[in-house]
Amino acid sequence: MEDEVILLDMWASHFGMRVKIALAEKGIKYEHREENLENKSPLLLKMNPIHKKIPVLIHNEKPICESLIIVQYIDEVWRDNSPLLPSDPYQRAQARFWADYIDKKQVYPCMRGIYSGKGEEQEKPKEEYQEVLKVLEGKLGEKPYFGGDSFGSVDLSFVTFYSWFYAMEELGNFSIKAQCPKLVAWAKR
Ligand code: GS8
Repeated sequence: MEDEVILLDMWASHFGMRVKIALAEKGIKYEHREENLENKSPLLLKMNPIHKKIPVLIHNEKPICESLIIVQYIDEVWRDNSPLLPSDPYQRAQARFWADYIDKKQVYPCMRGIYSGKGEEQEKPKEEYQEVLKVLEGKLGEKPYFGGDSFGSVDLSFVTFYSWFYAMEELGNFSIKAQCPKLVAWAKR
């Protein structure tokens, strides 16, 4: 029986993009269902009753929620094509740590603070956002990708935020390229 894969998503979501990249890397066919977050579908409320958020992957009628958990699930279920997490347990733990760092450090709320905050209110998220970028620049170092030579789960977890670099620079009046040239080169790669 062919797998039925449905993604509940909203086009602009950085978290939904993680799942779309994982599915694309693995070459998995799926049905994309766009959600209106102002008027969530009964299916979304049924499939993610706890958080009521997208993305939700529905695999053969079973829901998986939370983007990082979905990416790990995809990697485990379709393990034969393009691995996203390393197979070595220690390296795997490291990859999970860094993906978790991106979310724990509240990259997305910081970005929201930069675009919606005024004057003083903008300062704290701006500082925190730049600090995270510098830590990631250090972690990347001279490697082409976070995990080494090939694209993997940490790249996937952060690259979706790249589309907002320009807006952050303009609104926050700082240069990401000047502070984190390796990170910008990585994102383009
Ligand atoms: C975050 C998902 C999320 O914030 C993940 O999947 O990684 N930790 C989760 N989803 C937002 C849309 S993206 O901005 C969402 O569904 N919001 C609807 C709501 O809060 O009601």
